[in-house]
Formats: sequence, C-alpha cells, structure tokens
Amino acid sequence: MFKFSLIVCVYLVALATFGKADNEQPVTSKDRFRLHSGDLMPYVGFGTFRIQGDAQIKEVLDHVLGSGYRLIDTAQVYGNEESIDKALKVLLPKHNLTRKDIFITTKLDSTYLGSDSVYNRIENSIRNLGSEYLDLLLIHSPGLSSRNSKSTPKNDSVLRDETWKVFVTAVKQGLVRNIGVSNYNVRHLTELLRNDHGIKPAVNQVEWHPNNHQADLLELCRKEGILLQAYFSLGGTGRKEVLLNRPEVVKIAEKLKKTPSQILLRWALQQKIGVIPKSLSEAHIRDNLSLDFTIPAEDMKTLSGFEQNRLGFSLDRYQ
Ligand SMILES: NC(=O)c1ccc[n+]([C@@H]2O[C@H](COP(=O)([O-])OP(=O)(O)OC[C@H]3O[C@@H](n4cnc5c(N)ncnc54)[C@H](OP(=O)(O)O)[C@@H]3O)[C@@H](O)[C@H]2O)c1
Ligand SMILES: *[C@@H]1O[C@H](CO)[C@@H](O)[C@H](O)[C@H]1NC(C)=O
Ligand SMILES: *[C@@H]1O[C@H](CO)[C@@H](O)[C@H](O)[C@H]1NC(C)=O
Ligand SMILES: CC(=O)N[C@H]1CO[C@H](CO)[C@@H](O)[C@@H]1O
Repeated sequence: MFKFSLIVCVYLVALATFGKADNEQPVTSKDRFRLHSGDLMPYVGFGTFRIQGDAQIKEVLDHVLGSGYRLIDTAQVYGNEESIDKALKVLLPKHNLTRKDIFITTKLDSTYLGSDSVYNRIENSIRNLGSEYLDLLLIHSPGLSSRNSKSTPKNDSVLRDETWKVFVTAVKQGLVRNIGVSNYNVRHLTELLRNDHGIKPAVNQVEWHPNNHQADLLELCRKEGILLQAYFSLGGTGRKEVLLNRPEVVKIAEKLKKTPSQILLRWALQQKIGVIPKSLSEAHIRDNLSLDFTIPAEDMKTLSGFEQNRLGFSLDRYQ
C-alpha cells in the first residue's frame, strides 16, 4: 500500500513538474496547442487569402508542406477550397503525408450568417476540400458585412447564436472536429461563452500585430482555453511597409540577426499566439517558419508599445 502511494506520489510530482516546465517553455514553430476537444493545433500555419487558381495554389502549397507547415487556413470567400483539395491529392503523397497529418481551417461566408443555408455551406466546404471532415470551422465575422433592404431583420447577436447552434450540430454529427470564431471582440466572445449550446469556441482568429492588440481579449481567451490566432501579422497583403519596414522592427531584426518578418511572427508566438502568415515567395515561406529564437524582454516591450492603429475594419461595428 505504502509502495503504491509512493508511486502515485512520484507520478503526481512528475506530472506537476512536467506541466509547469511545459507552461514556461517558449513556444516553437513545431509546437501545437491542445484544443478543448483534445485535438492538437499547430501554432504556426499558412494563410491562403488571395492565393487562387489550381496552378498557383499547388506551387505555393508544395513549398509550404516542404518547409514543414502543417496548418492551412482558408475560407469560403477565398474561393480556393477546391484548388487546395486538388493540390493536396498530389502533394500529400509527395511529402509522405496523409490527411491526418495536416490541419485545415475554413470559415463560414458571412453572407450566410444565421441563414437556413449554414449546414449546406458546411457540407459544401467539406465536399470542396475533398475530405470527410474539417479540422476547424470558424464564423468568419460576428455580423453581416453589409445590410441592405433585403437583409434579414434579425440582429447580429441572433444570427451568431443561430449559426453556433448549427456548428454544434455539425460537431456532434462528426462533420467538423472543432469550431471557433473570427473577428470577435470581448463582448461577442463573452456573449457566446454565456450561451455556447454545449461547445466552447476553440479559437478566435483576429487582426493582431504590434499596431493592434488588446490585453483584455488575450486574457479572456487564455482564461477560457481558447487559442488566439493572429492575422495580418506582417501587416497584410499590400501594406507590408507598415510593419516590415518600421525602424524599430528593422533594428531589432538586425540586432538578433533575423528578418523583420521573423521578428513580427516571433513577437506573437512568444506570447503563445498562433500565426498564419501568407506568402507567394518560396524564400519567405521558409523564412517564416524559422521562429525558434527568443526576443529579449526589452525588445518585446518596444514592439508591444507601438501606437494602436487597426489596419482592417473595426469589430465594434457589429451589434
Ligand atoms: N479571419 C479574417 O477575417 C482574416 C482576414 C485577413 C486575413 N486572414 C488570414 O490571415 C492570413 C494572413 O493575412 P494576410 O495574408 O492578409 O497578410 P500577412 O500574412 O500579414 O502578410 C502577407 C504579406 O506579407 C508578405 N510576406 C510574407 N512573408 C514575408 C517575408 N518573410 N518577408 C517579407 N514579406 C513577406 C507577403 O508578400 P510575398 O508574397 O511577396 O511574400 C504578403 O504580401 C490570410 O492569408 C488569411 O488566411 C483572415
Ligand atoms: C514516410 O513516413 C513513414 C511513416 O512516418 C516512414 O516510416 C517512412 O520512412 C517515410 N518515408 C520517406 C520516404 O520519407
Ligand atoms: C437582438 O434581438 C433579440 C431578439 O429580438 C433581442 O432579445 C436582443 O436584445 C437584441 N440584441 C441587440 C444587441 O440588439
Ligand atoms: C531560409 C530559412 O530560414 N529556412 C528555414 C525555414 O524553416 C525550417 C523549419 O523551421 C528550417 O529548417 C529552415 O532552415
């Protein structure tokens, strides 16, 4: 009996020590976040916004898989789900991978938020992606992008709730493994957590970079075990100069012998925030996965201290 207790005790101490060490370890580009479902989601993924057409998608994803990315971020509105499927049919065997080795995120087209077609749209994405399931499905935004005279009279809050109910059904039926949200502020997320129909959101994907970050949103996500995943880490397509050429970023990059892009991605990763950079260039794709270094505290402070200036739309405009 004593021996047994001792073993249990040693085990518990080992578990506590390991758990602690694990928490304190800086995140590396190979690390994965454990979602509520138990699934592991890579912290670093690849974004595919504005990468379109079978040829371009195949060329880019070949570099992406070859560099070691295992998460692909798409959306119904990116119009590339079918191209991604065609490319993966060839590229997975080429890179000695199977569907299980990769993690695919897609997002519900906001035009359909709260509509009768949500379930159909999910089935359609699964068909497009040639898969039996989605690893992660997100509500693309917390409201309709535009309201016109033909829009539903229901407010955004009701549309979000009705969508989430269908998402929960899709998980229960095995179509989708994890569900989450995108562009949710603290108010939207708090509302969902109050009435989640049995499944908490796994992820919140938001605009997040040194010019736009909110401590309260990060704190709420951490408290609830939700992965905060950043987009526009590099300033977004077409606005690279905003962050990549910023003198403080360039200076820190030179000091640490890294590229400005690696500094911006590491700044997020070091705070256990997911990133999904997008690039058409093979060198950039590789560059963006070399993130296993540490930015010293004083430089983290500099980066986090930039004036706040959202690049995309305001999330507060949604009811
Ligand atoms: N949920 C949402 O509402 C939402 C909104 C926006 C984006 N997203 C997701 O987030 C992903 C990332 O956002 P994003 O594509 O807009 O912007 P981003 O990743 O911030 O920036 C992409 C731009 O950075 C350049 N770049 C990439 N790596 C570089 C490097 N190492 N050095 C220099 N430049 C580099 C790329 O140009 P090159 O091609 O020349 O490398 C591209 O123009 C999207 O693809 C999408 O999956 C989601
Ligand atoms: C492919 O992957 C399997 C299983 O991970 C491994 O045993 C095998 O050696 C790999 N083959 C090549 C060519 O990399
Ligand atoms: C949205 O509509 C519902 C049902 O009509 C109502 O209960 C709720 O208070 C409204 N919320 C907002 C933010 O307007
Ligand atoms: C050019 C470059 O930095 N390549 C790196 C990209 O990331 C992979 C995986 O982290 C490294 O092995 C490469 O050296």
